[in-house]
Amino acid sequence: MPAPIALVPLPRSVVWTADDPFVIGDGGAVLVAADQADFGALAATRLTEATGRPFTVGGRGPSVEFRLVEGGAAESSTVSIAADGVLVEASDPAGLWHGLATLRQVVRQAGPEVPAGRIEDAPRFGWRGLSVDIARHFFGPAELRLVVDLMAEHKLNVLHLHLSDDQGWRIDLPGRPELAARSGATAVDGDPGGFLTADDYRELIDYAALRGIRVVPEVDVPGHVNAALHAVPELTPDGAGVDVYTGIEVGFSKLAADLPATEPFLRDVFGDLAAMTPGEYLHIGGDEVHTMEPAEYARLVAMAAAAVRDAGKQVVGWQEIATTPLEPGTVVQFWDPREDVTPFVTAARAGAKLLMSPGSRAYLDMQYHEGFPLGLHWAGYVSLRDAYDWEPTTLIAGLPEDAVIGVEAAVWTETLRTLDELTTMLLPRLAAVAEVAWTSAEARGWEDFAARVAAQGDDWRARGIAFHPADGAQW
Ligand code: TNX
Repeated sequence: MPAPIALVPLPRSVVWTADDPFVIGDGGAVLVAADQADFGALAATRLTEATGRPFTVGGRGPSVEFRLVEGGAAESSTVSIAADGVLVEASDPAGLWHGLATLRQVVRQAGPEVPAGRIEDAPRFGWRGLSVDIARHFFGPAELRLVVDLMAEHKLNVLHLHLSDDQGWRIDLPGRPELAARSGATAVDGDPGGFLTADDYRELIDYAALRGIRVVPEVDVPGHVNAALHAVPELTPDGAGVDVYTGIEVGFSKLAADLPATEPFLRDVFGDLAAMTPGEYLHIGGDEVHTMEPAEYARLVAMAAAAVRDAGKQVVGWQEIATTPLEPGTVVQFWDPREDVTPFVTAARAGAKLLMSPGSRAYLDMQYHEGFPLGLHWAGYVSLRDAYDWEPTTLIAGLPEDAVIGVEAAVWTETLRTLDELTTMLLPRLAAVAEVAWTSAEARGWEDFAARVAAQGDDWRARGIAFHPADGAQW
């Protein structure tokens, strides 16, 4: 018996049966193992919000049990719904979250009588990200928590934070307090800035981790560094520093490989970030250094990468770093489809991994269509269908099999000032990119997605989350 429930991203297997439904009635009980107490509390909160009925950990009433089991694939989950209870089984804590995310979508749509069935799921790619630029305009902890919620609801697992750029420096580092102190307050167009304190950052990491998401912080070097040069004058050749910059041009600012202050700056910044970040990766940027000779660029990328590796982390960088020698395991983030792809193929053959963020598909700051009031269009207009209808492994011909480790959407904030503006650009396209990252190529189809995504719109509307009723779906 098909139930009218539309899940995004599409799971591996969804079977609804004619058995008696799970009836929520006056609420229910969340059951978890003792060492999953934080997750249990979160699950109870989310189920309460989603159903409008009280769910409590270990409480009374029909039960929703979350259980870790041996042997499944990473991040996999099975949600079994029956009259006498719901059982969510997962192979790891992230899988528990994904099972809850599935169940949340089911109960939002089903109401108090949840149809019996079984949903088995596991992701296609292990890296399913969203890059958020909090440098051009600052988005603080409360706003980032909503972004994390939206990511988690779509089973994304990497929050990439673009923490520095020409217009502002957004994280307070203990070894370099002058960066946030002198360059934290500025933003594009003279708008108010801000920065994350070390506590804000740690709390955000914990908030995300409970939802199956790890944070990859980016400090962009050797270009996009005007805010750093403003805060640390020793990084400029004449030692005089630079003025604040609040425009939106790119490519003009740069570090200098020969200055004595440069390498200590890189070591301090990436050392602090490594100490503050539990995840495996730090992002060194590397994009759009339009006024530097290739040899100096390569020296600076190598310096930044060495600082990251010496601090015990793996390196991620924008695609331009593929023109320099890279250590195996380095993650190269593809973004500009206008460029020659030969260096990526060469880098991948030498052991680099590719993360796919093609501007024409995954850049959610691109306008939906001509004349859209927010966003840019250097990579074209990105309709909902454009964000959905692409295949990450065939974008770059000649890559070795398994070189593509995942998919990441990106939202740059030159034109985005408010949370409503940010979510309007994210939704519904984030759901589209999430399905590209999660669901197998064979199982995906635009018409089917367009029919399913509208149900998410009902959820966003009910929660007061701004989104764009994009062409292609019936909102
Ligand atoms: C390109 S993507 C950039 C950013 C801009 C973005 C705007 C990348 C690595 N660099 O600096 O914000 O375009 O879409």
